[in-house]
Amino acid sequence: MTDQALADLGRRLPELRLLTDAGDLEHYGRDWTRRWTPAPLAIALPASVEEVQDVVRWANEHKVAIVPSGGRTGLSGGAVAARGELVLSLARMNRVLGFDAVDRTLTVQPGIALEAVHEAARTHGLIYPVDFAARGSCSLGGNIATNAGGIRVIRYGNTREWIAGLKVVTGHGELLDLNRGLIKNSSGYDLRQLMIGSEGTLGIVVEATLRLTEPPPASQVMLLALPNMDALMQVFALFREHLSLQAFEFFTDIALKHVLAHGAQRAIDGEHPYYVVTEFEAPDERAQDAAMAAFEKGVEGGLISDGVLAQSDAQAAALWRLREGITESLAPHKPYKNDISVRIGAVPAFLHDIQTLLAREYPHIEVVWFGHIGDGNLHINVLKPEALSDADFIAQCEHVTKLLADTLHRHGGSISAEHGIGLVKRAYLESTRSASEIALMRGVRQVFDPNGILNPGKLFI
Ligand code: 2HG
Ligand code: ZN
Repeated sequence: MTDQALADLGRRLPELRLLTDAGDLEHYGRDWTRRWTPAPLAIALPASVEEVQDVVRWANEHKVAIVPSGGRTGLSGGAVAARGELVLSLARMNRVLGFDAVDRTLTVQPGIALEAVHEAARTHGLIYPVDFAARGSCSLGGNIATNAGGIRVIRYGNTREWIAGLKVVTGHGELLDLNRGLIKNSSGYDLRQLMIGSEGTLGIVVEATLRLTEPPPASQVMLLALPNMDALMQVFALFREHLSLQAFEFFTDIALKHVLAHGAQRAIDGEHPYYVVTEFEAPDERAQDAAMAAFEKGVEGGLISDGVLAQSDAQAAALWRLREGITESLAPHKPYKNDISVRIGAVPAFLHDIQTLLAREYPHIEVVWFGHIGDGNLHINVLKPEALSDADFIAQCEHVTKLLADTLHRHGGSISAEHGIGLVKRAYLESTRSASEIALMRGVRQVFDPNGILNPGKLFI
């Protein structure tokens, strides 16, 4: 049956690149979650919008599920193909299509890497400000599918803020041209925004028009050591009051231990439980003095134990590496990941509640905390002890995630801040979205993809 379907696809689209080798199925069938065994039917690598539409029409006729696929750096299983799906990889559609100097927009294909977008923007003297550690390998289509956040959200917001237009192929195979770069458009539902963060369940992004902006003024990077958890948000308030923050990220001593073991350079001596990497605009002496004054105030108030101000670009990069290298340094420990958020104002009380919860539930397991605390977004990575089987470890983490979800519910937070729901978090969607919301989401999905061929099983059970 599926062989026939595949043969039909080959006949209908003789130019379409189709891969079926075991190595390719394995490579394209998984993302960074590594929890599921890849088992796609085949990999299709279209080179044009029309090919994408034809593949979707074929999938409808043969009732074959499609997993849209970008850089597969996702951490929620959104791009996993483990049930005989056709992986539709946008890797070949990776070009810059145009730049508009008046509108300050860059139009790109979805398979382009985030870093390539940064470079293209720079050649025009502008920036695309969404940024995070996977920049070299993630794709813009994937960023849009998850409404990716990252390290500059505090200053620039999420991906959602930077999408001026989208071309999308729906589950019917129709091509939609959404918003067309308009700044003002009050003509009904904004379907573009509906697509952003829909994790490939409503449509396949085939082109995106991105807003660019001016580069920020010169900045400085500082690493701070903090004596306790309460100091975190107090230092944030202090720095935000006096400085124009580009980033405010935190990690714990356990995170530091792993990133140092992975080759990063220690920048502050001694033992400290919490660290912050912050970047702020410092174009002139006045701003630099303000930074030093804020730092000193923090030290005098007992909120800051030590600090380093980067003296060169290389040192700034080394400080950033302490934060950005964490995910990679934890990967060998098969981490179970929570990516959660609450309002900034709710962070202190929430941190206290989950500190108690995690200490109680994981007494003998290493738990690594880090993330975008200035946005209320916390990454919790629970490391698998070698003695525990994968299945027992995941079962234990899922039990704790239910408790965590209850805590999030009480604090009005979200079970996924920026990685998406995918397969990993779909059992907890209802903890932070109401039954009415989920029913409406299912209804929307039905309209865009009536045969349920676009990324089924992701987002909803
Ligand atoms: C980050 O902030 C990424 O570095 C990855 O969102 C977080 O590995 C993680 O849990
Ligand atoms: Zn993050």
